[in-house]
Amino acid sequence: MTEPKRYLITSALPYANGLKHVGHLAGAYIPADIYVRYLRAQKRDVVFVCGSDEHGTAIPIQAMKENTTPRAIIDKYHEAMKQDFADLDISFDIYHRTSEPLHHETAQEFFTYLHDRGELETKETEQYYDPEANTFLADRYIKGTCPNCGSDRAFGDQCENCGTALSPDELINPVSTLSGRIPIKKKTTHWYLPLGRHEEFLREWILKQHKDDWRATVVGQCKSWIDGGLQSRAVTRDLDWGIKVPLKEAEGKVLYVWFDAPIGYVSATRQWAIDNKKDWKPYWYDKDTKLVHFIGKDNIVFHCIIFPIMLRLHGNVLPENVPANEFLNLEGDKMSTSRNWKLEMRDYIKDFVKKDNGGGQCVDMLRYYLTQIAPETKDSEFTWKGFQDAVNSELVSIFGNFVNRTFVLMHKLCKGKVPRFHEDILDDTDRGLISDIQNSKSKVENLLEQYKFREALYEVIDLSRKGNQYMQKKEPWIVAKKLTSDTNAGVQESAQKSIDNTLHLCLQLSANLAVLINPFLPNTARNMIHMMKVVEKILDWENAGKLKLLSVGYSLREPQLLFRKIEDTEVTEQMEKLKKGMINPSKVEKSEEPKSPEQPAVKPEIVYDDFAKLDLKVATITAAEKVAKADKLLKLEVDLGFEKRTIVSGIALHFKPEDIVGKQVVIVANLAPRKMKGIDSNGMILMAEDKDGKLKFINPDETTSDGASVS
Ligand code: B3M
Ligand code: ZN
Repeated sequence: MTEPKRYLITSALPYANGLKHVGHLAGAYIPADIYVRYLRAQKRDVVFVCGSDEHGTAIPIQAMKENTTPRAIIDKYHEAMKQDFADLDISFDIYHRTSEPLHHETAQEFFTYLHDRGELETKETEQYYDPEANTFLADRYIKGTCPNCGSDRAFGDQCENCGTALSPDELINPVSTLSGRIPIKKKTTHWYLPLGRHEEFLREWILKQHKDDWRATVVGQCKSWIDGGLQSRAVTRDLDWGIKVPLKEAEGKVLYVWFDAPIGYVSATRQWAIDNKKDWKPYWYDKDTKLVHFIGKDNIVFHCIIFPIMLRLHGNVLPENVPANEFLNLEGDKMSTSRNWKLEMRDYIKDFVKKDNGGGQCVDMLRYYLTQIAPETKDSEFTWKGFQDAVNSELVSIFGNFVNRTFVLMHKLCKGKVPRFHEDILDDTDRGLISDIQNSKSKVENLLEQYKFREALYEVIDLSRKGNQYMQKKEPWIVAKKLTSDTNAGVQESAQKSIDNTLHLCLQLSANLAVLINPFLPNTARNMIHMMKVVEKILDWENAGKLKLLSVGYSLREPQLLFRKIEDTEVTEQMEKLKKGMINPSKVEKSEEPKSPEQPAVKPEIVYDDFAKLDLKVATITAAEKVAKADKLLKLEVDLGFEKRTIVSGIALHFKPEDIVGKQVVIVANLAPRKMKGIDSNGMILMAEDKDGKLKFINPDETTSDGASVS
């Protein structure tokens, strides 16, 4: 698009059903905040909106868990999330709520608009109904097995494990989450958005127009949705929590949460406009608006397919980009609320930010690490050791060290004032640094424009690294020795000139670093301008790449350390806390917890030929003994009728050798031999393992002949 007149930036509206963790922060909030701060520094017209998503079944479900009302839940978590975002300097222009009347009106108007123009269709269908709870079961009230990945943590609208969008009918073995009963089918009428009507538009708009500027992961997900056939999606639900469907004949029905939630971006903009005496309409109707949605990958289809269709029908602007992030894991495992394997924003705030000296160092340290590991193209991982390394060896040792050295030396060798710059003694090293400074603006800018925040941040740190190398080469502290050791006036003068130039350039570079780091680490930028005694205006983006940001002779403050180190003890404490808080997976209600993709409820389908390769045979255990220095292993002799074999089996913790001699078992007879603790093992005993990890042999219900085939 040509130069946009205004920007509307959105971050996904988090459900007001619980506190959010650093994975959410890294996915949809920090990148958006960086982008917005960059645009603001460019003096663009930009509005950054977000708010709490307070509808959907997630809310009443949480209310049941906490034994309170949905209203109490949204009030509690709305306030908490708003505070957490503020504590981490996410600079929304408005943090709205979808429970506000203005939002209800906006969403209802949207529905009516589409309905009146025949863009919705009604269908009477049979839907799941819980006769015990006396209610239709909307999306999240039904759980079952995912037809795509086999996880048993699939809900009626989406699989929590693989992210596939589902309809309740696709679930295998559906169960009501209200009563635990198998639901029955009952007739009901709903309004649908016929996505299929818009296939051509989607193909043109996403797969052609945006195939290169949208992230490959985003285009890929859209393509598979479109190619998979676009089904009509119900935009209403039988539920008593949500926005009433504005039609007489829709008594007792509410808008589907994914219909109303994205409209939350519109109502938030409207509220912002009211608060600031602005006109909201151009932001949503004028084609010169650049709309960008920052989200996590599980929200792609809603933001790239369904909401754009709604926007287009409603005459609104479409998103220019949807830079969705992948997921952030924690210490080798998926973050999980039910297992309590997570780092909530609030925990970090409590343990680090609140203990800060008020300079926002710890906020910036987290923002730094989460940007450095941002899951932009693939899932990534938060580790406490990684956090410590990023802070100690990059922020402290490179960026912080450069700025600190510059200020210390300037005070020591230049009387605390910006020294003069002597063109006549400029050398290649100086020229190299000057061109690095000048080039940095466009480098960082290009990356930010492409939503490559990780790389953009790397460039900024790299520039400070170059500053350190420059300083190391110039060694002003060595040159300074000549000032006292050599009495020759000429030598002294040229020494002072060299020192002046070095520190002049390092100070100009520091000022540049403040401008460039500002979108990422706003507190650091603020602390730097305090040290430079300059006004905030210096942080305007147009100042990046300039060499005369600080005037000669201007006196600067004493240095203060920009970052503190993360101690080993802090890492250990956090690791202990994480492990102590973890809820043992076996204690988690099974259906609540997604299985990792490696362990679905049922393994992927095989054909008969795969099975036929196994040679299963009945055999009798004739001898059993423990294996020395291997507390889990038993060495078994088994009789197959036609031959005797040795098999080493990892069952010593479950069975005493004397108890199992004489038992008939089933073995895999054609498994390639393996050496275990020096013993050749020829085959494998089949075992059944229950959910607590207890083992039982598989044997024929009556004794049969050894060597009998099992199939
Ligand atoms: N509340 C889902 C989520 O928090 C949903 C996002 C709405 S964005 C309009 O992941
Ligand atoms: Zn799945």
